[in-house]
Amino acid sequence: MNYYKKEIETAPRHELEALQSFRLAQKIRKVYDRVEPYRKKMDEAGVKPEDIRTIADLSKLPFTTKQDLRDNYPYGMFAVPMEEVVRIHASSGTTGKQTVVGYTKNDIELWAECGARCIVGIGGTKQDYVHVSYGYGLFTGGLGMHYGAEKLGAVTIPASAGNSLRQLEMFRDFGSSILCMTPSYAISLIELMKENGLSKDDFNLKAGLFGAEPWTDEMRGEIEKGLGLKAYDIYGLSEILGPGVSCECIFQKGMHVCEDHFIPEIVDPDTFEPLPAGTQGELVFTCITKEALPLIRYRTRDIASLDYEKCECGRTLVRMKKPQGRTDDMLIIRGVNVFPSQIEAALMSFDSGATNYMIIADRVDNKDTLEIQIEMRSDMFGDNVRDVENYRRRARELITSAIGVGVNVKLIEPKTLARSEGKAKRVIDKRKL
Ligand code: DLL
Repeated sequence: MNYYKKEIETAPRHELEALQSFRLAQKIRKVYDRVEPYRKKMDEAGVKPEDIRTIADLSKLPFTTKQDLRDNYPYGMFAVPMEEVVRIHASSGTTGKQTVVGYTKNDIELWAECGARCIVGIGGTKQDYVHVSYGYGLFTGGLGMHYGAEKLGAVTIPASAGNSLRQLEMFRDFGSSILCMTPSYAISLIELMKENGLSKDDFNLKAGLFGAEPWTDEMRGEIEKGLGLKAYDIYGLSEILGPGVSCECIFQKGMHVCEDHFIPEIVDPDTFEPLPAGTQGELVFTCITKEALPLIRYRTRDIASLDYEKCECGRTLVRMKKPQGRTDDMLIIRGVNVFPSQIEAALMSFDSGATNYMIIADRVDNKDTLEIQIEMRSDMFGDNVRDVENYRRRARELITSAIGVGVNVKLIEPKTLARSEGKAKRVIDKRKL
């Protein structure tokens, strides 16, 4: 069995927990001294840094949410001066504002190490050709896996997403052996292979790290068969790190969390009380090594559970189950995080009367689709039938540019959408994830 940092990945639990406790206490002291919003939160909760000595004290600490990051946009939660920040990334927010995250040199180094661990955990070595087709840019996927692959010493291919035929050409010509991309992109590449008469035998692929969105075992089967590789799940979120917070090993029975950097907890999404191992609830992370943005008890909104049993691979690092859904209304469409409020804001920006609409997410041939149905009103159009088409096109363009993912807009007859008596139901997710 190969490990990247065996002494950590297979450490006896009590040693790992001692390390976590030590790092936690140190981090809380720093955060209290350096991050005003945390000082305020802890003072309000009546917790002092000296109250946090071991991981058993974790539950005394207040939570952090995306709202905190938004309230302190862009850099207000950073724990180091900007001179020490060497990189920022960003992810979409529930309103127009993005959530900005920052990294010091050491943060980039530890991120790269987490990425390298993931690649080694699925059987990768420095002999591999790691083809990174997650998007490069503010999204953490591309650069995150890129640095991980380089850290390992593998040949890193910074393909980024898009230009799909070229991707296939590169698989073949460059000898790509490990793929990093969203599972939905993998599915669309398989379709393109079929259309172009290519088969898995044209490539030399052996494994892939697929994540950034929920995917089913059925999709795993399709990807493995279509590309001729073993498909592994990788998890992460910008606020904590990006890809590499956790990742499957070759046994594919849950994702090992890099627990020497991030302490996971599962809490009840209603009462926020910690839940015992094995119980499903909201996943919460505390960063104990990061310097620029060490979030404390960050509520991910992902529903998962934790398994502390030692894995067949020999790793003692806890495994998290594939996220089973979210506690908020965020949808992930073809790897892009989409909040219904972004769609509403785009729609209202040109038609403030368009209050009866429905967002329908579906998965057709393993590909996500998003349709916005808008009820027509008489005041929307003049006599010209072309007005209807113009309206539709405008809505589609504005929404697509607001959320960064293509949508289909359908104008429907007045009064077809069900009227609700309470909170309007605006989203139907037909995907079975
Ligand atoms: O998606 C980071 C990432 C990039 C992970 C590449 C893996 C690979 P965000 O854009 O901030 O970051 O989105 C984070 O995506 O809270 C989950 O809801 C979802 N997510 C990420 N990985 C998985 C996965 C990146 N393997 C949000 N399965 C998270 C299910 C996932 N959902």
